[in-house]
Amino acid sequence: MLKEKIIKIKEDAQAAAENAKTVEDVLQLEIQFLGRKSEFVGILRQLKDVSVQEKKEVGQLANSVKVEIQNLLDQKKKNLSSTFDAQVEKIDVTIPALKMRRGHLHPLTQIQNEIEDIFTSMGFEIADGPEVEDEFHNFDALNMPKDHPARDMQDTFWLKAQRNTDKRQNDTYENINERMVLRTHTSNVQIRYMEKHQPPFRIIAPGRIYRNEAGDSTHEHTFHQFEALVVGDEINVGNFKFIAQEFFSKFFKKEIQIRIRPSFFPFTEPSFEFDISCTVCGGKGCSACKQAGWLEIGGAGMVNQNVFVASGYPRGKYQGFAWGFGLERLAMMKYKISDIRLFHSGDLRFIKQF
Ligand code: FA5
Repeated sequence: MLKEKIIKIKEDAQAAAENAKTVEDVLQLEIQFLGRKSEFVGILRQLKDVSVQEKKEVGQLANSVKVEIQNLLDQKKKNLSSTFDAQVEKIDVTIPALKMRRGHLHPLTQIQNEIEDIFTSMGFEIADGPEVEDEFHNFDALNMPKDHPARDMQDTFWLKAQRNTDKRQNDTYENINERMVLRTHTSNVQIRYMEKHQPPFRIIAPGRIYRNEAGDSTHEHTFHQFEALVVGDEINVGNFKFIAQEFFSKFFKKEIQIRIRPSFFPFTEPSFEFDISCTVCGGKGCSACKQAGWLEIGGAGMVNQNVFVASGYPRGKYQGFAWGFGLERLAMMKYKISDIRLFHSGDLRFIKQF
């Protein structure tokens, strides 16, 4: 009687194992057929009530059936888990990849990198200077005495902090208690570089600058400039024109002409404003250049000898040219952007276009 029940349990377990689809199904069968509350264990408990002979025979059968069912279920588990692994491993290379959302550099950084590449390819070095600057490097050394009206040309953010430093004044060093500013132009890098280096050299200095002025579509209080400084024994305006023409032609990827007009900066003598031929019409006149054929770019000039002296060079020994122009204004020309405030607006709809 017990023997038949055991055989029936074995057959049921075999059929159930056959139908199991997952490893979880097999684990359930283990509980069902061999677990503490299973019919099989119930039969083993009944052995104590049967004769010795039957106990021996049923006991042996029960043991072998238990091993058989356990082996069967173990094998089934193994098969199912290897099929499972194979399913996971299977990669369909024809399915299109998920589109990754990638960030990119800000348009101004892109423009700056592009400008740096062009200048380094022409043998220029890239120089840097502090944004929190002392009065000497931002103004005095650039030939702007304290009471000079030229300081009014650049609306300044003054800081409360002061710095006590030794500075060169009229060919000797003096101890000066200086006021600090947020630099109003990248021209401070001219002085910082010349204090530590001897000519000949050619550098560019891109950087952020600050002016205390109300913004409009072409003016920001925080923007970027791009200084160039080339100094040697015989640098002249012709060198300036050539370098400027080369740079703008490479930057706008078309032949660009340069025009210079007289102007005034305390740190250059002579000084000039420079224009480039219109990047849209090439000089014929269009709405982008207001029919002038020319676009205003920035200020430039031959380095004033007072600036060389303030930087530690002997008067009259060297000649050089310098220029400074707005990076945002250049980016606006290149990408036809009508409002400078978009650059720092944080508006992703604008940024994503680049
Ligand atoms: C200067 O800052 C001089 N340091 C440039 C220079 C360097 C002249 C070396 C000679 C030799 P200016 O204030 O004109 O000059 O500014 C230069 C350029 O900065 C301008 O032509 C313009 O492109 C840009 N710029 C000036 N003000 C603003 C502003 N508020 N917002 C955006 N761009 C500006």
